[in-house]
Amino acid sequence: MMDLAQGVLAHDTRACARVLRIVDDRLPGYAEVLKTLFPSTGRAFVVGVTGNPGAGKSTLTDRLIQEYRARDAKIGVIAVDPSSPYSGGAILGDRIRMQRHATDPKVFIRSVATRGHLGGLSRSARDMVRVLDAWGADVILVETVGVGQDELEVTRTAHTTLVVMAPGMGDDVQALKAGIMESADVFAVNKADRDGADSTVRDVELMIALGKDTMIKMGKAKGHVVHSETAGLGGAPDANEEIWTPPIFRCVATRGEGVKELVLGLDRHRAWLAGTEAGRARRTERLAEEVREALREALIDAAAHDLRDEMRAAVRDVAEKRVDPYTASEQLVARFRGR
Ligand SMILES: Nc1nc2c(ncn2[C@@H]2O[C@H](COP(=O)(O)OP(=O)(O)OP(=O)(O)O)[C@@H](O)[C@H]2O)c(=O)[nH]1
Ligand SMILES: [Mg+2]
Repeated sequence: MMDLAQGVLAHDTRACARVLRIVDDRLPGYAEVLKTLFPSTGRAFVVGVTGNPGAGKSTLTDRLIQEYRARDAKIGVIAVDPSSPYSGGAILGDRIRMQRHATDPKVFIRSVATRGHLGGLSRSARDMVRVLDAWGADVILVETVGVGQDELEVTRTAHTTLVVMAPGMGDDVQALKAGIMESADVFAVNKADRDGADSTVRDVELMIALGKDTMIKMGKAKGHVVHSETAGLGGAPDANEEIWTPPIFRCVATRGEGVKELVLGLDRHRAWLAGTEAGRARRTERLAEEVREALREALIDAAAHDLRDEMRAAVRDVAEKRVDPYTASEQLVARFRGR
């Protein structure tokens, strides 16, 4: 197992493929591998590509790969849950659309369909991003359909979230979950060769303006929600220039139009993340989220292990109305603390 981890660190592609499988399936030893890889991660720029089913995410991802390859970057791609009911099992479609890169040794494409997995989709995606990062990817693209809570969380594993819209798909803006809209850093209005692209751009502009207004009123611009754990690390911004306003790019992914500009937009957001207080605060907040998530999981595992009998008894007591679930959980926490 550790040989495999060393293989990934030596940028070996076959080792990377095997480790990804081990991590995705949570096979024994996966956590040790991730621990070994962690110190060699943090270099890659992670872009989440999300949006409505059929908006052109995969076609655009294929073009992004091409553009980044022209810069000689090494690319990792994770297509999350492409067999979701929303996309109608487009796993084959995704493969075909990125097929021409499949033989490029500097491109690694992996599809994951881990719905229902312990720890959830976002954790799987995050772990896989780490593996690709350790393998030496400069850019990692994570494609996910922008529908549903799990997908929303996946976008939070990326540095930059690219939301892909397309005209003629009904009320795009309304159809997308509000949360996905809020997490958008860059917009691509794809299928700009079709009628209605202008009105989609206007819709997005309006929404950005409204969103920005609300954020200013609430005193928390994007990325400025400062939790107590990170308060001292990032710091709240005091100037509005620190607010990132998502740019909108028109693209025709099928012809590669607008993709160069789009990549420059992604570059700018990357620079904003690294170069502003607000950007750095957001990165720190994302890491804090990850630690909280891991802690929650570890605590529940530990408690479930140590307090197995007590938990069973608590369930029985609640069922028989001897105690309410709130008191029961407080008592379990007290017990766990006492150990
Ligand atoms: N006219 C036009 N069609 C496009 C464009 N980009 C993509 N398409 C087409 O739109 C369809 C869906 O493209 P995909 O890239 O599979 O979209 P997706 O968002 O990845 O779809 P799911 O993963 O299933 O949600 C395909 O038939 C593409 O050829 C574009 O810029 N213009
Ligand atoms: Mg797709």
